[in-house]
Amino acid sequence: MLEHLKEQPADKILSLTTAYRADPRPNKVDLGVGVYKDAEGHTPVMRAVKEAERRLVASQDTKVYTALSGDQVFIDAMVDLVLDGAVARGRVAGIATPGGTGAIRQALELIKLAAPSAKIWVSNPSWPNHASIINYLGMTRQDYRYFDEETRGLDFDGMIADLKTVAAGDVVLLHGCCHNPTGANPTADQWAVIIETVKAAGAVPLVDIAYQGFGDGLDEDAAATRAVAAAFPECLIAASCSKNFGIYRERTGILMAISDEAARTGITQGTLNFLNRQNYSFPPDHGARVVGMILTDPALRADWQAELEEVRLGMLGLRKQLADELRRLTNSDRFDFIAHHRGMFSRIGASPAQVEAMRADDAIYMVGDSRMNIAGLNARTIPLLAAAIVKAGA
Ligand code: PLP
Ligand code: TYF
Repeated sequence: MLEHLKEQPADKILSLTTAYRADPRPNKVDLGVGVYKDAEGHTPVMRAVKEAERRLVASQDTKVYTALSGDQVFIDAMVDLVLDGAVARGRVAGIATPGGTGAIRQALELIKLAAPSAKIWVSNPSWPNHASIINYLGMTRQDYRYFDEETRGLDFDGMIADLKTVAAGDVVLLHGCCHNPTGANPTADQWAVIIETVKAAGAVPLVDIAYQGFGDGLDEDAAATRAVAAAFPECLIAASCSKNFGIYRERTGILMAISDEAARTGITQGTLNFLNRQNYSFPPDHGARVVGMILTDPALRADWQAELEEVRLGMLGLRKQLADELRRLTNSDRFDFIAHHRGMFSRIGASPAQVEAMRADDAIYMVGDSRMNIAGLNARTIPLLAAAIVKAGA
């Protein structure tokens, strides 16, 4: 049997980490995988997470199975965090999932059950796992334009022109905030047009929100997701807790499925529970319980929000410093887009050869499409990166 297996394509983001670790150069800079790092390059456990874990260890008196849908405290708290009452709670079904990836996988499985021939529209570019999972499930994918290579901002006209060709019953995958890999995001006014266009097409939105709190703030980053949820009769939302709670390896996420009327929520919820059972029975619990504890305890929640805000403002500061340094070196404003992008990433628009030159000559590791993780920078490395970008001719 196993002799029939072929080599599978490696994840280009994850394999970059392996190459970085093997590089002996002391001044190397890791701008690859999307993990938050402080100025020392360390990814700390957040204070509120540590405290919730301490309390959990002290108080948890059983490890018996949780519900198929996961911990209800977590689900209710996450529905609140993401949607904040944008739709009637009775229309929202939810399951805990292994990370945001698990939520996307379950969303696609749900679509496959309900509408197997629906086409899934994905931004070009997008997080590579989107296309990979859609293809793996044998579903049909189509790209919509998203990034303007010239301005390195959103190609809004291209995006809307493509979304106008979406067929009724198709699914449009949207990044709720902090677009990965580009860092370019629609304004609130542009979101209104996107919503109107997708709605006129009769399509169903699937929102992937993996960086709430990393862009403009917790509520600001959820505003588009809330507007989408409020505007459509049906909507799917895949949310990740990996980044904003810093619990990457705990595999914590949620899939919400919003039905057009509360009377349908029972069947929708039952189907989500069924999908959890088919794939792994019960979702991971530890991270979900920690998140539930933090969000429902006012003091823990306040401390979490304060630390998340420090992280967010730190990344914004790095963006500004890098844009300023590039402005100084080039005597132009053509890299100002870095300060306008939001989230962990910016695609700077360098060619694969230029990205490779920066790796070979300057030990700077960014993804081949010229996506860099802003959190991988600090005051010492910003001038090195800016000089390398200019030297590479990007
Ligand atoms: N969606 C996007 C756009 C992402 O960048 C990520 C990666 O962090 C995820 C979803 C899912 O992440 P995880 O499965 O680690 O929660
Ligand atoms: O885009 C990133 O870097 C993060 C982390 O298979 C990640 O989303 C990367 C690849 C992957 C899972 C997570």
